[in-house]
Order: sequence, then structure tokens, then C-alpha cells
Amino acid sequence: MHAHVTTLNEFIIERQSDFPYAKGELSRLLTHIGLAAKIVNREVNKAGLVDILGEAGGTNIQGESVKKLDVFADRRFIEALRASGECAGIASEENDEIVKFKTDLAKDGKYIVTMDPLDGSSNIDVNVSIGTIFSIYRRISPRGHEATLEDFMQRGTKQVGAGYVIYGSSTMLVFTTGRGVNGFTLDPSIGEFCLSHPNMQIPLSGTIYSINEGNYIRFPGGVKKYIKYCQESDRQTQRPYASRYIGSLVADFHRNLLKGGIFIYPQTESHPEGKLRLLYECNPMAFVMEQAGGMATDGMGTRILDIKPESLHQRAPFFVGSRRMVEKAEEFMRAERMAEEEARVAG
Ligand code: P6P
Repeated sequence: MHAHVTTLNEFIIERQSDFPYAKGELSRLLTHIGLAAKIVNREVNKAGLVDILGEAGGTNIQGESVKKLDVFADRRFIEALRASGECAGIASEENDEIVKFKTDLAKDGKYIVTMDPLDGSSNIDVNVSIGTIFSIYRRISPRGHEATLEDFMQRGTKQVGAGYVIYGSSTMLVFTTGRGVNGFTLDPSIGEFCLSHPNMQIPLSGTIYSINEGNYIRFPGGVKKYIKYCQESDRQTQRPYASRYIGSLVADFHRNLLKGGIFIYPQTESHPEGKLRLLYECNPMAFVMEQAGGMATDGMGTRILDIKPESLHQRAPFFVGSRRMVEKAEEFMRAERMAEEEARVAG
């Protein structure tokens, strides 16, 4: 006797009662995101077999060479979101400007979506997990018209949904609509995302820290001191910390969400705003993390979700993970800023 498996669509229908004022629009939008994820997953899994790798020519807003799979993923999600009839437009890492949908159906859409269609794409050629990251907002502009830039300049606190797809040893869709975080694993035998990780909660603390230590000399002093704190922890008869860094945000984030840990991409001298993008990397992941009981800040005491966006592709320093670990990192950052201020005043 097989235990009943809840598919993504069944879950969304069951949870519809959580949103008495919604008439199914958000549910339909999430269903279309799940469809696009299955299509992208199929191509990602074939990436080593067909000539879809390699340079598609040109570079994206990050200045990274755009690989064909990035372009493929961007187009699949745009097509699915436009067809949903619930989304009036998107902002994506792969498009310098917002993409305003032109059909009457889409212009009447209630939502807009920001997304990184294939994050970590530099890992495609070496078969390391990559991901799609998305955020859903109610539009501010009137329905029946094209979306406007103002629709996309909303604080992360205004998100109505967010999540990611991780294309790894298995493909998972993890998302929140503001009532906890749930994870669905794709069962290729039936082509359905099935509920595998209900009510995901990150441990209050952990022993994994994820940061690209190749940038160590360019880190703020507080980050350097936090790293040393982690490395010396076993001398204080605590469990030793482990440094784990994949270089793919979705993969590092997902592991820490399951096991506990902190991911840090801080500001450096060369990147004073950090590297990660606020609208389609930091905000969606911060929403998921907070809903899972974790914390997400810029390392300088500001909650990521409270940052008011000023431009579409702006970056933000990103400290995200187990609450006690982010608090400890913030403690080192604050102490260093105070020491620097005192030194400046002392002249
Ligand atoms: P670095 C991938 O390019 C990405 O945007 C994130 O997925 C990842 O966390 C980060 O950049 C890695 O950056 O500078 O450590 O290679």
C-alpha cells in the first residue's frame, strides 16, 4: 500500500483556504512556475549531452558570459509566467530592463515576478548544482495596463511569495507564501513535484560557514574576525565548524537551510555593495529564510527585506542563515565598526 503523496498542485489547492481573499491567482502562478521548472530541469539534465553548453554570446548584467542554458531558462520562465495570465511582467538577471507583457490577459495580471532564471550558471559545465530563484509581488500599477518600473521597486517585505528550484542530485522546488516553507521533490517517473519537506525550519544555530575565503584580504574586519572565531571554536571545546562553499547560492543556501549554517557574501573594497542582487537573489532567499526561522541582514544591522530598492540590478551585502550565527557575525561587524569609528575620532 503506497502512502499518499501530495503533489504540488494538490498542496496548492489544499492551501487555497489559507488565502480567503485570493481567487486562485497566486495558486495558478505557482503552478506555472512549477511547470517551467520541470521544462528547465529536463534541459539541465541533458546539458552534458547536447550542444546547449557554451557561450550564447554577449554578457548579462553581472558581466558574466551568458551560456545557452541561461537564455533557455530565462525564456521558459518568461513564457510560462506570461501564459499564466496572472503576471504582468518580470525583472530578470538576463534582461537589463523589466519585461512588460503586452497581451491583454497578462496586462490584467495581479502580480509581477523578479527572478534569476539560472543562478550559479558558471557551474553548469562542471555538473555542480544550479538553481532558479524567484520573488512574487502584487503590482502597484493598475491592472489592465502594462507593468511599470515602480512595481519592481518594492521592499522585500511586500513579497507575497518567493522560492527557488535546485537542479541537483534531485530537483526540488522550495517556496513560501508567508505561511512557512515547504519543499517538493520532482518525481521524474510521474513528472510531478511531490511534498517531501513539509514546514522546513532551519536550526537555531549550526557549525557550517559558507564564504569565498579567496576574497579574505578584501573582507571587512568584522568578517575576518568572525571567520577566525569559527576556525578557533574547537579550542573552546565546542563542535568544530566546517567551511563549506559551493559557489552556487541556491546549493549553499539549501544545504544550510537543512543542516544549519550561515552564508556570507559581504561587501569588499572592489564590491562595496557586495555581489549578490537584491531583487532576485537576496530578497527571495531572505523571505524563505525568515519564514524558516532564520535571519537575513546586510551585515550592518539592516534586515534585507527592509531595504528600499533604488535600481533594478542593485547589489546588497548578504548575511543569511541560522539566527544565532547571523547575530554573532553582526556582533563582530558592529564591534569592528565601533573600533574603526573610535580610531577615526582619536585621529
Ligand atoms: P563567487 C553565482 O555566480 C553567484 O551569483 C551565486 O550563485 C554564488 O553564491 C556567487 O555568485 C559566487 O560568487 O565570487 O564566490 O564566485
